[in-house]
Amino acid sequence: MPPTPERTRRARAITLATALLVPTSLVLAPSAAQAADQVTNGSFGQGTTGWTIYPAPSVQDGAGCTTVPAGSAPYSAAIQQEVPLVAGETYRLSFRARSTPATQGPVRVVVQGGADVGYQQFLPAVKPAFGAEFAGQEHFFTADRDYPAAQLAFQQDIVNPVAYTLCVDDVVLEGGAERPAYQPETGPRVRVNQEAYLPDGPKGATLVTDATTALPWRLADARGTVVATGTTTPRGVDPSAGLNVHSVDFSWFSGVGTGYTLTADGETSHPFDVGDAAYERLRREAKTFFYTNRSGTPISDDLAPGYGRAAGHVGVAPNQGDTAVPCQDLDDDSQLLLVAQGDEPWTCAYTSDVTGGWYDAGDHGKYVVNGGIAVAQLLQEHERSLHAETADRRALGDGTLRIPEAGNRVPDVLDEARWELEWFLKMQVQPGRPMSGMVFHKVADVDWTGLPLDPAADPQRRVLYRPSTAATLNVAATAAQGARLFAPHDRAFSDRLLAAARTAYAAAQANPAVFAPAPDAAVDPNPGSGPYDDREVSDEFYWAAAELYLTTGEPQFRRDVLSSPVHTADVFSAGGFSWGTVAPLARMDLATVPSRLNRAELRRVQQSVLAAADRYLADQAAQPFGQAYAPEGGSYSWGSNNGILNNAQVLGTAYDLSGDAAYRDGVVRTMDYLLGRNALNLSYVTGYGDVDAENQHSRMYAHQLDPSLPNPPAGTVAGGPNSTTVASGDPVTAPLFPDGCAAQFCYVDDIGSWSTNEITVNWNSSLSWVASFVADQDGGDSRG
Ligand code: 9MR
Repeated sequence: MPPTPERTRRARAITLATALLVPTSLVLAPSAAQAADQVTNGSFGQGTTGWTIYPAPSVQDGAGCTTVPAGSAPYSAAIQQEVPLVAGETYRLSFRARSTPATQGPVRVVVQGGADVGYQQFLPAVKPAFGAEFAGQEHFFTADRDYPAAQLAFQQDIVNPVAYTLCVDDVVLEGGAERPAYQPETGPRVRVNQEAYLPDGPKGATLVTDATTALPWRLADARGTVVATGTTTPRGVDPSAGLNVHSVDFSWFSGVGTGYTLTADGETSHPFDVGDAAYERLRREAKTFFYTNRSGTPISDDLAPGYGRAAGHVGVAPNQGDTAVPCQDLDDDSQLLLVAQGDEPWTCAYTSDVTGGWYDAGDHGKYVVNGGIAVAQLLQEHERSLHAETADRRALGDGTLRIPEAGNRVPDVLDEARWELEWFLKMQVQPGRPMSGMVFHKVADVDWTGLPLDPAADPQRRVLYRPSTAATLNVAATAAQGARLFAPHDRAFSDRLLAAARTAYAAAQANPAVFAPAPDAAVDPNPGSGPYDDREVSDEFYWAAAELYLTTGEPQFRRDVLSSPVHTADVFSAGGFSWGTVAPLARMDLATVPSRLNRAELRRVQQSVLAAADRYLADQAAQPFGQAYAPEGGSYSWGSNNGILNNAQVLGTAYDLSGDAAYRDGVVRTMDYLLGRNALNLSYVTGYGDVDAENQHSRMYAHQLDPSLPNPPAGTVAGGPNSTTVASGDPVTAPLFPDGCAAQFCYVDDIGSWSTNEITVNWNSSLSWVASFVADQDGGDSRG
C-alpha cells in the first residue's frame, strides 16, 4: 500500500537529511558473509511473486512493471520487496530496467530500513536515468547494522509530468561485494587548452607524471614536424588535483596554425590551434544560451537550429503559465521556511503577469537574484566596449547575434539583457499594494519536476515568492545601469528603467531586512526551485547606490556609496564574487565608468581592483594548471568555473585600467584551464575542445535521456568541480566518491549531477564577458 501523506513527509525529510554514504571509517567489520542473492524471484520468472507493485502492476517482456499516471505523488508508485541485510556488509545491487518513455527524476532506487528506523537509507536515493530500452545498472552500498527486513524499492520520488511505465528485471542483491573505485577517463597525461592559444598570448600546459625531475617536451605541427622543444618544470603534487605534475611553457612559440600537439613523458596531448578565431566564435556563442533559455516566447529553429521550441509558461495547457501568477499560498510548504526563520507566513490578494525573462538554469525557475548578476555582466560587457582601449565595439554591435532583435540598430548584447530587464519590471510590486516598489524574489514551480521536460509542458503550479531586499536591490542596480546604457538607443525605456531603479532603491531602504529563507530539507524537502537566499545585503545596497550614482551623478547616491562600509572593505575574495557577493561589480564599475568621483577617490577604487588582480595573479602562478583560483581551504565552490571566470573579469578590468600585459595574460590562461588544461582533461565549454562536457543538467537540453533532444548549445559553460557535491546529496556524485574527491575531480559529466554539471545564466554571463575580452586581445593591441 502507498504510505500515508504524514509518513511520506517524514520519510522524505529523513531521506534528504541522510542522503550520504556511510563513511568507510564508520563501517563495522562484516559479521557474516552474505554472498548469495537476497532477492526473491528477481527474474520475475514466477510473475510478481515476492514483490509488492503499485499502482498498476503487470509483467511485460518477462519483467515486473508498474504504470504510473501523470501527476502522481511521491511514494504513490513502487516495485519493492523486503530483503535482510547484515551489518558491515557491502552489497552489490544489479538489475535491468527501462522506462517508457525514458525519464530521470521521478524514480529513485533505494534500499532502506522501515518505519522503526525512520526509513534510514543504505543505498542513498540513487535517481538514475532510465532509457526506453532495457539497460543494466549496478549500485553498491554498505549496511551500517543488521536489518532483518530492509526495503529494496524502485519508488516514485517526485511528481511526474508525464505518465510512464517502469519495468525491472534480473534484480540481484549480493553481499560480500567490493565497491569498484570510480576512475574517470582522463585521456593523455599532457593537458593543454584543447581549443586554441592566442598567437601572442601565454602558452602553458601541464604534464601529469610520477617523474620528479625535468623531462623533455616537444611541440609538433599538424604534419608531425617538431617546431619547438624544451624541458618541463616539476611542480610537485598539486593538492587541487591530488596529482604530481610538471608545467610546460611554450609562450615564446610564435607559429600560427591548427593541429598542434605537445608530447612529453611518452604522451601526446589532444590537438589544438594557435590562432584567435575560436574566441571570436565564443564571444558570440556564449550568448546563445540566453536566447535558447528565454521564457514566454517561441524559440526560432531558424535562429537557433536544433533548439526551436514552443513558448514556455504562456498558459497553454498543460502549462499553467506565468500570465496570472498568484503569490505563495498560505497552505504551501514554502511558508514553513518563512516561519522557520521567524517570519510570518506571506501571501497577496492579486495575480501578476510575469511572463518573459530567462529560465535560470536547468530548471524552470526564474530568479531575480541571479538574473541580476547575469544582466549586470552582459551590460558590463557592452559598457566595456565603450571605454576599454582594446575593445572592438563592432563585435558586440547590432546584427552580431542570431536573435529576433538583430537589425533593430541596438547592440544585440543590449537586446538580450533587455529581455530580462523587461521581466524585472514586471516583477516589481505595483504602486498601492503592500510592499510596493519591492521586487518578488522569484517565480517558480511549487515542487521539483523530473527530467526531461519542455518548458511548455511543465504542468506544475507556479507561484510568486515574497519580495526580498536582495531581489529589489538587484533590480535597482541593473535597471540603473541599463538606464545609462539604453539612453542613446531608447530614451523611453531608459526613463522607465531609471524610475524603476529609484523606486526599488527607496523600497529597499524602507524594507532593508526582508530575506528569502534558507533551504531546509527537514521543513520543505521539495521546494521546486533554487533558494538564492542571502542575509548579507550591505553589498547589494552598495552596488545599487554605485549604479544609481554612475547613472545620475546625484549627491545622495554618492553619499551612500562613500559612506558604505563596503566601499573601503576588501571585497575581492580568493574564491571569486558570485550572485550573493556583488560588491566587486560595483567596485569595477566605479573604477571604469566615467564619473565625477574626485581623483583621490577614483585612485583608491582603481587601486583596490589592481590589488585584487595582483593577488589573483599570485594565486594563478602557484597553480600548476593555471587557474586564477585558490579558494579558502582549497574547497571548490558550487559553480567553481564561475568563480574562476569572475576572477578573470577582475584581471581583465585591471588590464583595462593599467595596460599591464600580466593581467591580460592572466585572463587568457584562465581559458586554458576551462578548455582542457585541468585534472580531468575536459573542456567545460560545450562545442569547444576535443573532449567537452555535454550532458549538462537541464530539462530542455536533455539529450542523454532522450536522443531526440539536443545537448546544450555550443558555448555553454558547466558549473564544474564542486567540493561540496557529496554533502549536497548529488545523486550521481555521492555514490561515486565514498571517500570524497580532490577538488578538480569533484565533477561528473552526467545529466543527473545537478551540483557539478548545471548550466546557468550567471555562469554564462561571466563566460561571455571573458570571451569578449580574450577575443579583443587578437594582436591588434596598441599597447603591445
Ligand atoms: O549557483 C547556486 C549556488 O551558488 C548555490 O550554492 C546552490 C544551492 O543553493 O544553488 C545554485 O543555484 C542553483 C539554483 O538554486 C537553482 N537553479 C540552478 C542553479 C545552479 O545549480
